[in-house]
Amino acid sequence: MQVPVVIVGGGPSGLLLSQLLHLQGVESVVLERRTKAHVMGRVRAGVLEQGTVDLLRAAGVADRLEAEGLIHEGLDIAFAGRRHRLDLASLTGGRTVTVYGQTEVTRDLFEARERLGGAVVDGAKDVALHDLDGDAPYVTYRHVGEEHRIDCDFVAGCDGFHGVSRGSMPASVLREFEQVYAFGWIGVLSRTPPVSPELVYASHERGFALCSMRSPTLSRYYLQCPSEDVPENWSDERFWGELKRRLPAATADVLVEGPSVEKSVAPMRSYVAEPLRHGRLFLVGDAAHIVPPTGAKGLNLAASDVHYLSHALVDHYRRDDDSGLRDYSEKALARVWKCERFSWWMTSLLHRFPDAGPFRERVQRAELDYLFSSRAAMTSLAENYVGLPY
Ligand code: RFL
Ligand code: PHB
Repeated sequence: MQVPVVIVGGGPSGLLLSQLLHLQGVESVVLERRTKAHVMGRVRAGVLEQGTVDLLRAAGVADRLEAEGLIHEGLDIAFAGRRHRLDLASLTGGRTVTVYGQTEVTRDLFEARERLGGAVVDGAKDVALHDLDGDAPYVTYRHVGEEHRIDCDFVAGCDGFHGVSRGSMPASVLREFEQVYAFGWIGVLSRTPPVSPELVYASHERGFALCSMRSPTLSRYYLQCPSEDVPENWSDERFWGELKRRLPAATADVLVEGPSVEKSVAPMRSYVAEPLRHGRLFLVGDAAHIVPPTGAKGLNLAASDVHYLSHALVDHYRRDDDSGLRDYSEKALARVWKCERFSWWMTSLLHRFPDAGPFRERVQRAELDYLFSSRAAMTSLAENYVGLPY
């Protein structure tokens, strides 16, 4: 089999890339290790930047997002027993974010790929990349017990942090930058109305808490917990009790509790691999970089990578112009590092660090006080949160 582009990984990056390429007449095959049901069952991101929404619209998959997504013009940060609102729209000249779950984005993309006859192979085992630094790369995999080989021009590594693509780059080429945090987030999804119409990020001496949502009847809450913690340690009762202790009393009083329908622990790390290209392999999304979820940037960064790479590939095939492919790594990394900085900063601002002494805690408190006393500081947070330009 011969196809212009093989896309490894059928998460949001891989599916969006294949959809955008298809609309421009460039064909691809997506190889996904897991089943489609597994990919759609993963509860992850919830906040989309305007740029991500625009890209999904360009991909023709934004109808349900536009009907059901919740547009948020602001968010709250709670500390020292009070909530403070950050008016994202007025601080950024009218820009907003959209609350719409990654599970829904993935479902919309899967459906669009199916509608247009896109080749998405799920359950593709032992994917291996070959001859990436030559002119004729190929990819092998096993599917329902049979061995397959696809010859291609380019490989897009969209296979997340634990995929095969990044590891297919020679160690002499790859540089890695990493910071692992001593805590994670325990997340709960519950069929209850959100405690507040906008997100509440809470900094508390017992640890960080976040009140988010998926819809007016579906809430998503997170608590900072030790990184080695497991959901089994968190009965619903313990979770709700701890959440209420970390929120201002007036917010805790109106929290509606209910049974959890999903509960999981996410570790926290900041990670960047450089460069994003080796020969005919391009890394995209979580395969190349991880941010802690505090700034809501992971999925949005995957989308901006896809934006750059889809344009570069279309220019290669349609205009015989390779400048986009040549510049992809540098261009994408410039935006990646700004989002890494923001996510690291939001994480540092709002979490309890087990090794921080009293000095650091006072500085953290001063930074929060300063934030809400300075329009410049609020603007800086707001323009990063709604999304830096592509
Ligand atoms: P994904 O989603 O990990 O998809 C990669 C796909 O590749 C497949 N795969 C392979 N396929 C074939 N062969 C192999 N060897 C393979 N190895 C892996 C996997 O099965 C999978 O289907 O990466 P992608 O597409 O780059 O998308 C990235 C996003 O999923 C991620 O950045 C976000 O979820 C991060 N994130 C958030 N991002 C936001 O923008 N806003 C948020 O509000 C937000 N909240 C979050 C988050 C991530 C979280 N967790 C669980 C890490 C909240 C949480 C709790
Ligand atoms: C979510 O709703 O899952 C969510 C929202 C904001 C974040 C992280 C996760 O910063």
